[in-house]
Order: sequence, then structure tokens, then C-alpha cells
Amino acid sequence: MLQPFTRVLDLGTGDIAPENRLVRRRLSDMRGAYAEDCDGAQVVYEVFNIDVPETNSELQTCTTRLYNGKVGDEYFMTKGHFHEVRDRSEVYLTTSGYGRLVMATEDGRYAIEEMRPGSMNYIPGGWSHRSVNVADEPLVFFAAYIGDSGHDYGSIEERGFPVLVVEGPSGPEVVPNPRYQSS
Ligand code: S6P
Ligand code: ZN
Repeated sequence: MLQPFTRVLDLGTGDIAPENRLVRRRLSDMRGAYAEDCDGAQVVYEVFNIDVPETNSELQTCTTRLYNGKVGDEYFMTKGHFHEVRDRSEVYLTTSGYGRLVMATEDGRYAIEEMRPGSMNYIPGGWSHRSVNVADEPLVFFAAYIGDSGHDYGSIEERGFPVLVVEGPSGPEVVPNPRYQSS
């Protein structure tokens, strides 16, 4: 049985204290995710994880700080994933910034939800998810998901999402992804 504990989240930056496990994704880690080639050491996002046992009796929690920027007309975004255990759900709470949460099922349905300070997005089991920063400041959100969920990145790397969020003449637009491989 775990000992109860408390961490302190900086709502503006996403930093968690005391120490946590950091995952940092750079443009060089995002190759293939965008229509245009990308490379280099620029950081696209960071995930601050609170580690607990990966079992279905615990909740994994973390924050993501997704920086602002673009590759071509596509905004900085997370890689996106299905949960390895497909029926595992997740909740996001945005604490700073503005974005879109793109979700999709394996049979090609998709949903887009807004992310803004105070947004609580519910990601049901079976939906892949990717966050997109559509503003000129970092997008910061807290996530909680079932401990044994796991992450399947390969399906997204192979097939992509059905839609993309791109910068249009009057702001963010959702457009079909020409590279999407339907099943
Ligand atoms: C975990 C949750 C988030 C993402 C994070 C980075 O289930 O959905 O913490 O891991 O936003 O995205 P990605 O797609 O690189 O894991
Ligand atoms: Zn997830």
C-alpha cells in the first residue's frame, strides 16, 4: 500500500515540486509527425510525471508544458497516443494557455475539444489523444489516468490522426489530414 503524499503544482508553468520524472520532446523527436520535415534541439514539450505503480488501483498524474511554435502551418503539438489498454480513460485540466484536444477512434471518428484555463476535458476509453497549442504562450495542463493504461505511440506514427489543426488566415482551423491511413 502506498503512503499518502502531496505535491505542489505551479499552475502557470506546470512545474511540480518536489522532484519528478521529466520527459522532454524536441523537434528531432517529432520527425514524421508533421507534414513538413522537422529536426533540431528546440524543445516542443515537457511532461512532469509523478511516478506511482502502474496498476489499475493507482492513478498516474502528470503535467504537460507544450510550448508555442509551428512547423509549417501546423502548431506545436504532442505526439499523441492510444492507451495500450484501449479502454483506459483520462482527464485533462488546463491551467494555463489555449489549445485544442484532438481525439480519434480506431475506426476514424474524431472529436475536437477546446483547452483553456479551467477546461476539464474527459477522454473516454478507446480515444487516442493529442494536444495542440494554438496560442502565443505555453499550454499547461494536468492529466490523471488509470495506472496500467500504457501508451501506444506506434499506431499514431503509422496512421496519423484523421484531422490536423493548422493556422489559417483568421486563426486555428481543423482540416482533413491527407496522410491519414484509415483502417
Ligand atoms: C498521458 C497523457 C499526457 C501525455 C502528454 C504528452 O496518458 O495523455 O500526459 O502523455 O501530454 O503527450 P504524448 O502523446 O507525447 O504522450
Ligand atoms: Zn493519455
